[in-house]
This record gives sequence, C-alpha cells and structure tokens, in this order.
Amino acid sequence: MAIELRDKHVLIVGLGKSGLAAARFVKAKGARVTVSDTKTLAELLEEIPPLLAEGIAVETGGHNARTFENQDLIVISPGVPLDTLPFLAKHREKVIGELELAAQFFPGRIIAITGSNGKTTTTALTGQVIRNGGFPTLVGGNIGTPAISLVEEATEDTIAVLEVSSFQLETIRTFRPHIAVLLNLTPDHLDRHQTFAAYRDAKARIFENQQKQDFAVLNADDPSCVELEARTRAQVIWFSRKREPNRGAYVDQGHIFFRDSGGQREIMPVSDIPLPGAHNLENVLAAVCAGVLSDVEPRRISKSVREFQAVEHRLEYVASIGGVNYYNDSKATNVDATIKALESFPANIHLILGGKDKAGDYRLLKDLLRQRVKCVYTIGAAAEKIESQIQGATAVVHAETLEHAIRRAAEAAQSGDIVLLAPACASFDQFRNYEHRGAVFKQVVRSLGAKGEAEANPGKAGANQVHQ
Ligand code: UMA
Repeated sequence: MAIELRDKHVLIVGLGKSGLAAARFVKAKGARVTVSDTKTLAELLEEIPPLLAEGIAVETGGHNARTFENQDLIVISPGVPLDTLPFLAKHREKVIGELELAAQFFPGRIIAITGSNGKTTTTALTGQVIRNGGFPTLVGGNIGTPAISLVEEATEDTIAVLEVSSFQLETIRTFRPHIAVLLNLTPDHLDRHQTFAAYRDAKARIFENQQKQDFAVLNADDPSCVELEARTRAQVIWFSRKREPNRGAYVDQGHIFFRDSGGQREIMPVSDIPLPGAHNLENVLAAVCAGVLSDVEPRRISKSVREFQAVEHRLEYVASIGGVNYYNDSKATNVDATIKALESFPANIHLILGGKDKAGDYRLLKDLLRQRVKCVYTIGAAAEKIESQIQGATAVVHAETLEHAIRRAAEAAQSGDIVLLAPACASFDQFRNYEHRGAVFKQVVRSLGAKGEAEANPGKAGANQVHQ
C-alpha cells in the first residue's frame, strides 16, 4: 500500500538525480515539499528556480537540524550516508530512500539486479531480454534513471528492470522484487559501509520482503552468494559457469542451458556472446535466468544477447590507433572490477589505475599485474597508496592526470597492446562522476586517433576474448 502524500510535509535530502525526481513526484501527489542539499546556492543555480516555481522549498549549503523537525516523511538520496547526520537517527522511523518510495507506488512487477560488479551490464541486457520477450519494460535505478521517475509511465503489466545498489537497499522497507538477482559479492564501498559484513548485509536486503512465489537468482560459483541462500524465502535459481545446478542456467560443452522442473532448454552457444570476459558470461547467465523465469522464449533470449552492445564505460571499445586497442572501463570503480577487466585480456596491457580511494586493497591486483600488464599509470588521490601496494609487480609511471596517463601509455604501447582504463577507484577527486571520467578518456583517445590513424572497430575479433 502506497503512503498517502496529500498535504503531508515531505523532506527530500540530496538534490541530485534521485532527489530531483523524488521531489517532483511527491509534489505531484500533493505533498508540501522541501529539498535540502549540502551544495551552495551557486552550485545549484540551475536546479533551484524551476523548483521554486513549482512550489518546492529549497535549503542549500547544508542540512539544518530544524528542517528535519515536523516532517511526515524524509526521503534520502542514495549518496547520503545514514550515519553522517546525527539528527537523522532521531527521525529514523520517518526515513526512506528513493527506491523505497518508488516501490510503494510502482504498480507492476520488479526484477532487481545487484552485485558488486556487472549490475549495469546485466540490468541493460535483462531489460533488452524482457522487452524483446514482448513485455512492456522499463529500465532504471542505479543504472542512471531514478526508479521513482519510472512510476508514472508504468501500468500493472509493466516490468521494471532495476539496478539496485547497497546504498539504495539500506533504506528500503517494503521493496519486494519478484525476481532478485545477486551477481557476486566482493568488497566495495567500504568507505561507507566500514566492513564487508555490513556491505553484504545491505546487499542481502534485496531478498528481505520476497515470498514463496518470488525468485532469487544467485551465482553458484561465488561463495558469498551461496551463503546468502539462507536469507530468502523465495525459490532459489542458480547460475554457474562451472557446474550444473538442479534449477538454473549453466554451460555445457560451449552451450548455455537452463534447467528446471520443466526440463532442460538450450539457449545459445557461448561463442555468440558479443561481450569480452568470463564475468560477462556470468552476466549473460543471470539474464538468461531472469528471461526464462519471465516466460521469454529461448530464441528471443538468445537474439537479445547476440544483439546486445556493451554498456558505455563498461569494457567499452573506444578505438584502435597504430594497432593499439583502447578500452574504457571507467565503471571499474573497485579492485574486483579491475581484476575482471584484466582477466578479459590475455597480455600486453597498459593499465590506468587511480582516483579516489574507497579503502581498496590493491595488493589483490599483483598476480595479474605480473602476468598480464606491461605498465601501470597511476592517477589521482589514490596514486601513492596504489604505488606502494603494487610495488614490484610491474613497471609503474606516476602520471597524475588521466590525460597524461593516456599520452604516456600511447607513447609506450606497441601494435597489439591494449590501453585500458580500469581505475579500481571512484572518480570524484578529479571528475564529476565515472561517466565524466570515461568521456574524458574517450575524448583524449580520439584526439590521438585524429592525429594518427584511427582504425575501424575491431568488432568481435578484438572484443570477444572470452577466457574462462
Ligand atoms: N548530498 C547531500 N548530503 C549528503 C550527501 C550528498 O545533500 O550528506 C547531496 C549532494 O550534494 C548532491 C546529491 O546529494 O547534490 C547527490 O545525491 P546522490 O549521491 O544520491 O546522487 P544522485 O544524482 O541522486 O544519483 C544516485 C546514485 N548515486 C549514488 O548512489 C552515489 C546514482 O548511482 C544513480 O544512478 C542515481 O541515483 C539514479 O538512481 C551512481 C553511483 O555512483 C552511478 N552509484 C554507486 C555505484 O554504482 O557504485 C552506488
């Protein structure tokens, strides 16, 4: 049951994408809305006039304890940590996140996808699978379109495919996906969650309100996912690259199959997957599960996978210049994502690492650096920490900025080499966000290409190196 918002006092904390969409939504439902943000008036100059014109009050330059008094509901943005505002605890029973707000009003079914890595690709791919299956489909959440902004377009028949983050899951109450996918779990966002256990617990909340008629799709090859089987009441469906689960998706002799009480169905050959890396095979297996559970025919699932194009900033092929292939994996914002990116290319990698540290353990990269990386180029605030932790594994150039790193890598790289941005860090020390960092990478690479000999997309030959 959705909360009644008419004439209620609602405070929205954070005026980014989520806060803006949430403010407009609750206003349209008749609430008296205030938005509060730590940014200054000058920084929010574009956003404020239209909000004021719509009758939404705006507080800038910090959150005042008094603004939190006398509110009926407080909706916080995912980037607002629950424990940074002491007075937020006092009003805890009134606090929900933007995802929970969306869940209360969304009339259709939800497929929610989480995990430490691969959720953006899997969400986009699953969205395509469901849409090609003939269902009215909306895609959003952490992928970039706030879930709350999907609500008005949706009907009871709509399936929302949502990427959900640990930040969003921390503030749910009733959020209940019909299909909840957990791709993998490795340490991430420890600067916010402090411990891996707290991070895992936030992720596990995706299952919290599921019932017997719902499905939990889990990675059988990831021990942390296997442990979380106990946290759901839903029917568990597994996916695996390595074994054949009783119910779920798996690989046998180069082909993907799905098996359940209805028997075994062949979906497609692994070699038809147009995305590099074993991790992308896992993403495809998860999307296959979501597709079959949503009654999408196998041939439509396989067509969707075959036609799928890599998500921007996710191991995205940028250009080939002088025989050197450039890949943008700006979305690799933690150590595990960088490991997966490195595992996608067998050797001769020039790797750009660094940015804002998230308490990452870069020592975990050392084996792959030794085996596959010719040189690391460090950038940003985390450079010194990275340099000391990976010492001895491979050559290191302290490059400071992304542009300098690209230029140094381009000078050093020989035909057949890979230049890879997979920084293992957040972007906020030098960029607005990871999209901005990826856009700068592509722009600088293309400017090199404009001077040199930009070549056509290597297509499958360059990108489809699936190593299992
Ligand atoms: N702010 C405050 N007080 C605080 C902290 C922040 O007022 O204590 C303000 C900031 O000044 C800023 C606003 O909050 O104006 C930003 O809010 P936000 O960080 O929640 O950002 P949004 O623009 O609303 O984007 C959020 C997600 N951001 C985060 O989780 C950090 C986006 O995920 C998501 O795409 C978007 O909602 C739509 O759902 C980004 C992300 O980095 C991609 N996610 C993390 C990840 O993928 O690793 C979880």
